Amino acid sequence: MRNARWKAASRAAIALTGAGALVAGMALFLTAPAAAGTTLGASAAEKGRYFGTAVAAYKLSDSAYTTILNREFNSVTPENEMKIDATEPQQGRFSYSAADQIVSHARSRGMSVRGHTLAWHSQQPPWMESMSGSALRQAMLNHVTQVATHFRGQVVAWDVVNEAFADGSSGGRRDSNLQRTGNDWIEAAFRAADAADPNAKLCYNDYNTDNWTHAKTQGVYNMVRDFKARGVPIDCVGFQSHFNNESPYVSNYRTTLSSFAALGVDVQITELDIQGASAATYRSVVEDCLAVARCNGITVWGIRDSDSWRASQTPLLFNSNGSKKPAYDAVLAALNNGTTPTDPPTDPPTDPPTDPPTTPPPGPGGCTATVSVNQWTGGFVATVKVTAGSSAINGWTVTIGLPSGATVTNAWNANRSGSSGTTNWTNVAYNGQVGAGQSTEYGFQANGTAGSLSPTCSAS
Ligand code: 9MR
Repeated sequence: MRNARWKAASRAAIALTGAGALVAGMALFLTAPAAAGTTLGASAAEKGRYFGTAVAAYKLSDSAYTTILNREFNSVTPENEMKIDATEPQQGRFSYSAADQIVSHARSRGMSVRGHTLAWHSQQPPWMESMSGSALRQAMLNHVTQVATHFRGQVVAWDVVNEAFADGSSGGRRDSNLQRTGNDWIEAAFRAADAADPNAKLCYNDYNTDNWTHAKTQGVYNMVRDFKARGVPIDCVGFQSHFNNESPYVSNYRTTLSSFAALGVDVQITELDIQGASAATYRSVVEDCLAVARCNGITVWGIRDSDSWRASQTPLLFNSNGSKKPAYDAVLAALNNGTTPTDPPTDPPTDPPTDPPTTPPPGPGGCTATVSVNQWTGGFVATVKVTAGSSAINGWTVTIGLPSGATVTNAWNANRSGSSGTTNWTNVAYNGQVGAGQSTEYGFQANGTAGSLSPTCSAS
């Protein structure tokens, strides 16, 4: 039941943007072989994803702003209008007009809405800031219940809790008045949101959780794993992804996204901006999301540089005058799967062959492999999950027969032999050892149609 709304929203986005894409595609068909999308939203929808932006209600009267918004995006996140100070400025008095304005603008144009945010240590109204203990816990739960109920059926996903983990090396929770009500405040918020809107996807959202090696990332990961194990209703994790010189994009970002996804949650990039708007970095971020089947959408934190909370860093996809920046072209090309002729996708360097394992011989358990496919017209990404049997394994080989016409163009987290027909995949240095019953994932991108793939796995 928790999944129905999200999938319906994705389908709606595809249908709504499909008409525009079809017209554009027909025009392109006369001159170019690739029927690629021509806007961020349409191209993302072709990949079963959304492409969104933060929106400020007061800018909806700016036609230069809404022209880009309405043309390019199929998801919106209110930048400030759903926060606690905006929606409950006085205790028990709720105010939804600015948020409703954004929701109505979005939904009347077929865009989905991400709700941001129900429980947060920041942007609390003064009455809440000064509260503590059980009174605060009760007020927080009431806020979650009231706001999630008001937007029930209109918001596909909620950032239920925002930024609850500490920066630095502790990997623990951030101190706040909410945290001091008891460590279970986060799960209590999720349960309240679930009761109020059982169909919305419920996300935990944070920043500086992009680098897989960071303690904060691991802290959030452990919380999500624990929530899933105990049945706390969490559906998704938002990675804000505010990249800058102090907190740059790192190549293990894809590992972060796929590792969280492997816990059984969707992952979303929720507040993307990149200091200087490097086209290559934007492209990498999009490619990383497309490589992870459960990465189902990207939201940039504003439209034009002048709309950014960090305007001086010029971190967005449009200039202040509304024109497309090189980063825009890079994102569109990445969404359209590298159809930019000057910058084709390249194979990542493959790791050197590993020495035969000197560790104990394989146990009797062997391994199994399953594959999930994200197919679009003319290509697909396959995510392969390798699971050890009843004994730990030291290495694995997966064999996948590809249908005729399917050709691998790109792969990660595995060594490959063969790019069409029978393909063989072996572990790289860091993912060969898999504990009994544990799993690891690798992936590849290919041209053509996947059909139904039947991987086989053998362990060493
Ligand atoms: O972009 C938002 C800015 O307009 C507000 O002044 C600021 C106040 O906290 O919040 C900004 O949005 C933040 C988001 O809600 C949570 N992640 C960090 C974002 C940038 O600060």
